[in-house]
Amino acid sequence: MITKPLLSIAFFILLISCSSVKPPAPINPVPSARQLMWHEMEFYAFVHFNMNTFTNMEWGLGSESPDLFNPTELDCRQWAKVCNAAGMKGIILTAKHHDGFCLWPSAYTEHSVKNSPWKNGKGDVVKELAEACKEYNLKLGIYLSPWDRNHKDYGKPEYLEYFKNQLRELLTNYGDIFEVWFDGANGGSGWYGGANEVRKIDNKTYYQWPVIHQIVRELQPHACMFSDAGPDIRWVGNEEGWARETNWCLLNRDSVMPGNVPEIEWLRAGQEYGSHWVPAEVDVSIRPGWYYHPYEDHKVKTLPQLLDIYYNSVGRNASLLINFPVDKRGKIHENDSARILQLAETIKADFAENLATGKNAEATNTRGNSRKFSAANALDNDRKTYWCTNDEILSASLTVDFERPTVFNRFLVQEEISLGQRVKKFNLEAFIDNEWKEISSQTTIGRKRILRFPDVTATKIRLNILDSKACPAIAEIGVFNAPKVIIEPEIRRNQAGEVTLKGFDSGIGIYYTTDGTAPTTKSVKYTEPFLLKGKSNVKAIVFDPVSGKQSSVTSVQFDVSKENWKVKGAFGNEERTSLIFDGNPETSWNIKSKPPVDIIIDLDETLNIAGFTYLPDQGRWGQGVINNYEFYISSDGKNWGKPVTSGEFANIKNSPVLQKQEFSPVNGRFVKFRALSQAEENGIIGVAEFDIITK
Ligand code: FUL
Repeated sequence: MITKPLLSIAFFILLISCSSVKPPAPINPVPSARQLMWHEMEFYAFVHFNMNTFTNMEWGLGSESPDLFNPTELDCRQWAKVCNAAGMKGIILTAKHHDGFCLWPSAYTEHSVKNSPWKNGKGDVVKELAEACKEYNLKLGIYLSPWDRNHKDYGKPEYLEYFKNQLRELLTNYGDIFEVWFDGANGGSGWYGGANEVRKIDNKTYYQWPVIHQIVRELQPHACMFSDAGPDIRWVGNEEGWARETNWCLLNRDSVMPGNVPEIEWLRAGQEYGSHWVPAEVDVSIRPGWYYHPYEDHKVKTLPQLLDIYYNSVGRNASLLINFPVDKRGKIHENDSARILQLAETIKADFAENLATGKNAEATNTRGNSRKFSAANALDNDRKTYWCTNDEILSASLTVDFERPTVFNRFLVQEEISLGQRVKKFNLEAFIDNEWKEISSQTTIGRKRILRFPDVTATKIRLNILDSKACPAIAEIGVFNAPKVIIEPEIRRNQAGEVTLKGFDSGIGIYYTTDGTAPTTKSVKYTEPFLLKGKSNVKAIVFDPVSGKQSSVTSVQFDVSKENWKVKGAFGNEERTSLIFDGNPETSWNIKSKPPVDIIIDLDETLNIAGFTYLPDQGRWGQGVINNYEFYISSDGKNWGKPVTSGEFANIKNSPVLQKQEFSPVNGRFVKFRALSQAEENGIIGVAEFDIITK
């Protein structure tokens, strides 16, 4: 029998043994306290809203009149409400972009809200946002462009004084700032107080970065500074929304300058032996542009795109900064808010239940055999405790026993980063049918690593740390069974008549019909691309057998096959011109030419033509959108007669969506689509997709 005194002695011995086992020494460089706080932000918002919103530009010139700045319903509380509902933890505002216009009534320039009609010059957007952030429990960040195309002294030492004064205003008058964003862009040319010239600066020396950094440290000691080169947070080297799978928080900071990055990979992947802790922030806009353009209302990133962005940033040891181009009213557009909430809901569902929590975990090595560093610490949902090995053990395994077959498709792992980033190589195995099978083989972990893979059913999983700079310290692991993303599938047909259906997730079924009837799970199941010539209506759904959920129907009406279509005409470079009927809206053909430009197509057979469709270039810059057109039909490709239809694609500049024109049917084998004018004065005529409608 164990007596009470014996129990107390055992407990005492355990206590001593626990406290005598020392935590591992940190491996330098390690994050600062302010960086650790920043790491917890994880997902937050950018707002690009400024003069460009009113001039429909991405980079203003600096000569814009403050009169143009006049939001009709500016509502920072709406921004904050959306961001809070989306699970974001802060908002960074473009207080001043490259065009120099200030969203706060700076005492150092006339080029600000104080000379705008908005609130009769009495408004202050930074102040309104600071208050809204407080109300919605968000932190505030500031974007202050070093490049200023408005200021007359830009390029001279005087401008630097101006820049510092502005920084001081922003860091003094608006409460706590969590991040200060210094952009590296410097295009050279600008208005510069009317000089209208190119001003080159030496970005190594001009801004006197150490002095600027000192101002931020003094006025906002908890704020992290972002730039291409930190000092606290680094740019990830692209604006597309991803970090490399191998991603170190380390950087040889002194070899990189804002606007001067010798090797872009250093930003995308960090540097294994970098001298400083400078983690990556992934900045990406929810639309193609950073600023609001009405013609991008239908180009808000899709849920699948945003999910990829989330997993390729937060899931790859980076933070995620998603931009909202606030519109001319001064609100986050309805399309953008609906989409971000859809993302937030999906993320929430993906991580709803950690299947590893509370399960039995065993490690091949535990530091000093102490409970203080046991495997269970990685499964307790407490990031302050961690599993760790003895100093000399650089590879070790942690096994979680689910006790019964368990289905999962996500694995999450976090290092105790206050001890430095350690793990260099790891893999994940699952115990399936009495055998260990590798699910994924990876390199770095860092603050958070999330792996996505098709459903696995297993009774156990094993995390193998295969190589580490020092004994691994794993704060948390998570195993999740994310629901399938059930959104309507994409249907495409290429020029050869091959139809491809695409759903987002693996493990779901796609069912389709080609006769116009409604698809059900009893319809044909899609397994691979199939040939479908001639006119037909393809309808498809996505179905998840596990949840029983079904998507809405995608329906695409295909007209005649285009297999033998040929583009004729002066510019007839077949390889590129055929992009206009390749069935892929992401590719386009364009030409720099004065209108009229004729696109003549030989349809290879005489058809009864009753209309046509035109999809303009869907890329970021909308190359060559056609405004006015004429459409001709001919039986021999020589005699065209009068156009069968002509006119204007109304509002196409603001909304470059699919255009459809119908008319009384006419027989012919050749069609001529004549571009009479462009929506944009850029001298380009372009087409993403062209099709005809036959009777
Ligand atoms: C870039 C800028 O030039 C863009 O306009 C935008 O502000 C983006 C976030 O950073 O470098």
